[in-house]
Amino acid sequence: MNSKTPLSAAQIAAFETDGYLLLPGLVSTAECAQMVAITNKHLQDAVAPLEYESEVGYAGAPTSLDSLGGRTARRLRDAYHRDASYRQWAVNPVLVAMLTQVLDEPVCLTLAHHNCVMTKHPHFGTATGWHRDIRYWSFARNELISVWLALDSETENNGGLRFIPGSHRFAIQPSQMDDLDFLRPDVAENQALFAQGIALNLNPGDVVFFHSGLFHAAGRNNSPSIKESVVFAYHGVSNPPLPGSRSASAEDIFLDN
Ligand SMILES: O=C(O)CCC(=O)C(=O)O
Repeated sequence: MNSKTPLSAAQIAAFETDGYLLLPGLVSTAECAQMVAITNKHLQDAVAPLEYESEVGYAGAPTSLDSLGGRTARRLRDAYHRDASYRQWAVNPVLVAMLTQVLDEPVCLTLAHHNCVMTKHPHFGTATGWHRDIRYWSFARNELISVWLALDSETENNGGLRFIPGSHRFAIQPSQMDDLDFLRPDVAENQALFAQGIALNLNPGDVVFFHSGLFHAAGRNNSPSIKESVVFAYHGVSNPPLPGSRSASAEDIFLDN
């Protein structure tokens, strides 16, 4: 593997076609173990900033912080400043070289979006409908990459990701979306899209890149254990956050390759 160009032309082409790229075993067992240890400690101590299921308000979520399960954490926010283990992963030179190849220009890490550890809990962790990450993001172009690192095994049973391959290129009508920009299940043509969905099976240390226009969803966690994943988002240097938007409200870190 060339350290400046770790991805093959076939991998770059697969990302362009499918809107995602799976990179098995990219992160070592020791690095994952360190991140798991910090995640569990921060969950136990409820280290701020956290996002709770009751604040997200998806179907089936606890209705308030003080209701049963109301303090179930959905995300440990600001992973970048939370611990060096997450930060080192976010700026890992091999990761940056790969992103530079896929975006075909120098890359920046945005701390405005994702920048978290997703923690999907049994019982009170909720499902996420089909959506594109770009829905609340404001950039010159819809060309960001979400980088998802599995710290546990992820399957459909514990709320793993599902993707609609190639959907970053689909033209979608406003009538297909609900008010929160999820694909509406009651629209017949959306059912045809859902039928194209595939479940990703990830092992600890596996990484998946996905385009900010790719439709993805995830179910509930039916296992007895919390599922944990570290997620950051990146954009090309020529595709900055729009001034005045929420996307411009947090640090944007240029990553020198
Ligand atoms: O783990 C989940 O429920 C999906 C998370 C997700 O897709 C997101 O936050 O954009």
